[in-house]
Amino acid sequence: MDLVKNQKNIGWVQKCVFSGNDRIRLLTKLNSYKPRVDMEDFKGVHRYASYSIFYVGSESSGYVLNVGGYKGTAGDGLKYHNGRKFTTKDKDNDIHKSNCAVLFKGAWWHGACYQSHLNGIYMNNVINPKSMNWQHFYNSHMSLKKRGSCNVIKPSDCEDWYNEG
Ligand SMILES: [Ca+2]
Repeated sequence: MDLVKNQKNIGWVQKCVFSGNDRIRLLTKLNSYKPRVDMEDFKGVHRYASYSIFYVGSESSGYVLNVGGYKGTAGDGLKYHNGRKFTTKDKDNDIHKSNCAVLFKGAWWHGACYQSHLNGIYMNNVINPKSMNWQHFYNSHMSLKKRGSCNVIKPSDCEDWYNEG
């Protein structure tokens, strides 16, 4: 499967969604998978976005994203992507006339194309749509310095951490 072959290039998704995809879907059925994305810009500003609903569909669905229940400080960068299929450079599932993963150098649940782009390229403090960015953070394509801490969370185990911030 192309998505698996490309895992090295799809960092966040690799860790959070496509590592043991079937297992993740099982967890989400039980409503126990709640990702939190922590981000930092080049000025040292930290913001986060967490979701109480996060479900990725099957391979045959195009790994369609179901997401909701946003909470956080970074803005709801996944709302636009709710209901979108996953596009990789080899698999164009987006509604753009071109392939968004090719255009912007990152696989994602692209529409035409994105409001968040956590699989974009790491760039040093620039405004560039190919960069790893979360548009609501600055209302622009300003590159992020860090993103991470997205985990498969069992709320019973991680509630303190989850509610932090
Ligand atoms: Ca397309």
